[in-house]
Amino acid sequence: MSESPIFVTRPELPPLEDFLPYLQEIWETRVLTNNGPFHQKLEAALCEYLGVPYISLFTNATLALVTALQALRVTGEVITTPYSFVATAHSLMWNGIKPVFVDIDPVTLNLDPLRIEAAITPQTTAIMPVHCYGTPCDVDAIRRIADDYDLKVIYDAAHAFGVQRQEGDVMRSVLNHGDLSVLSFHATKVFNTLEGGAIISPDARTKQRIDHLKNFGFVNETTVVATGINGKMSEVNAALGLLQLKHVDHAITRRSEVESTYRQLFTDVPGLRMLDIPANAQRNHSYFPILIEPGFGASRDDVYQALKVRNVFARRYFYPLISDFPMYRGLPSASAANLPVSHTTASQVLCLPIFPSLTDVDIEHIASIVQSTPSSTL
Ligand code: T4K
Repeated sequence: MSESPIFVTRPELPPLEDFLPYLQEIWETRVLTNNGPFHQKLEAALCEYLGVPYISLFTNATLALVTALQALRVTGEVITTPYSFVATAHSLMWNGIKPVFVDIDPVTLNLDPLRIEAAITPQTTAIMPVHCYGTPCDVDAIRRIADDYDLKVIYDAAHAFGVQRQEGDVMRSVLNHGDLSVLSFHATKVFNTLEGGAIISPDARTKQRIDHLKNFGFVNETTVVATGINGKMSEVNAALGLLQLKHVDHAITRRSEVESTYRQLFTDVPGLRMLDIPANAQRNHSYFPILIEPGFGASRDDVYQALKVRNVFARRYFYPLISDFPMYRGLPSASAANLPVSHTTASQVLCLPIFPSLTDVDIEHIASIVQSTPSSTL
């Protein structure tokens, strides 16, 4: 049994000695940022690895979301999910846009396409769904609605690095859907550059606008074409990304093994629900959420506490709902009556530790604490 704390994740890093030559090059050239050689190489390498046409690197996904909305000139109201990290809705507020929360699908925990149309008003200009935990949204249904109502679609794809869907005979990146998709390369993500993020664009023109926006709006030394921001990724982060890319397949494979072990241990545990494995998708196993339902014999918070006192720090992603935070709860769409599935899910979910270096002994230890919680709380 591991005595040291186990957190929900433990960031992957390459061997330090492998990174030193990259740092040495940066120290020699003194190119530290502003679209330097490592930045350009990482953009090219990610396009190839992910199977996407254009990518713009950012300092983090939050600034990338804020910029994506600017790039498409989104205004008014945007339909989004309350079941996400706060950055999703915060990016709207930073653009003076009103979030309109729509409930989630109970199976995928993603924005429920069947509920989107009822939330559309004359002010609606876009939809911002999240591929929650890396499970692909119903991209076809969302596209049909967006086309019917002439809405933009910006996917918060912070969890969806490397996620693919079967389309016809081929596997295609889920990041190719929507007008734009935004990735996070935060320390806690499947692929990290310490901090980082990116926007996937469908064409060179859109990428160019995004690249101007992330560099204060500069086109050249003397021309500023937009009220841009500073969202540029540094050379150190980009160089690390290049190195991380060499290890990411191995990391995803090991995550998949961790998930399989959990799933075996939790087979047929009454009241403990695991998410359905989506058909025809290649996942990245970024999170391992379980839902503690009424038949379990203890509450989600009982399990959370039982783990915590044994030094295992599972996380309640995503509780509280975004719509319950003070800056959102006054919105009509934030009412509990409008979001029943989100509320139930937020009260039942627990994301268990999942990361490549988690050992089978650790997984068995965690699973046994979870399973013994009902008897220990009697
Ligand atoms: N959209 C969605 C759907 C997102 O989930 C996120 C971020 C964003 C947008 C915005 O992306 P960024 O702007 O961050 O690129 C974490 C992350 O900070 C956040 O990036 C992530 N989602 C969210 C789901 O989780 P916290 O507050 O839970 O992080 P923290 O610091 O408590 O870390 C969790 C555990 O990870 C720690 O207990 C220990 C471990 N850890 C963490 C860090 C940062 C480490 O071992 N080393 C580390 O450096 O938000």
